[in-house]
Amino acid sequence: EASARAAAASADRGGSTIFDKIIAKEIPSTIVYEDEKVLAFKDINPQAPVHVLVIPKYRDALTQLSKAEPRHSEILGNLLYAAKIVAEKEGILDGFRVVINDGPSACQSVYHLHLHVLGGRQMAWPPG
Ligand code: DGP
Repeated sequence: EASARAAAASADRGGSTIFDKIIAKEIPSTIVYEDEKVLAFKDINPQAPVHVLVIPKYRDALTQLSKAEPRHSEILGNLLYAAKIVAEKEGILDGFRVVINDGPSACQSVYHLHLHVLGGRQMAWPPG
């Protein structure tokens, strides 16, 4: 949708992001799951009844999936496993979707790698 494309086009693709402040608890979020490596919190602009973001706590990790290197494989696995824990906690194990928007054409707006975990309604395919 147009505003998501505009936000993506104007996104800062380097430096710190709003997610660093969320990790530091400098701005509030509704945390669903947290461990030493990942944080999961509710998306501020939910696209489904359940919409949770899962992020690595250490931003050095990655800005976006397309920058991944072999050293990131462990954190990538941690994020995906955390998505399953989130789905379980949110009661959507019967059907949920995990999305990574990578780059402007995919409407990435925050350059701190994150998984979207979406569910709680019938999802359509193909996605927009
Ligand atoms: P993406 O378009 O894939 O880069 O998704 C970024 C998501 O981050 C978007 O769905 C909205 C969410 N978001 C942005 N700022 C905040 C915030 O301050 N708090 C929370 N909870 N979510 C945010």
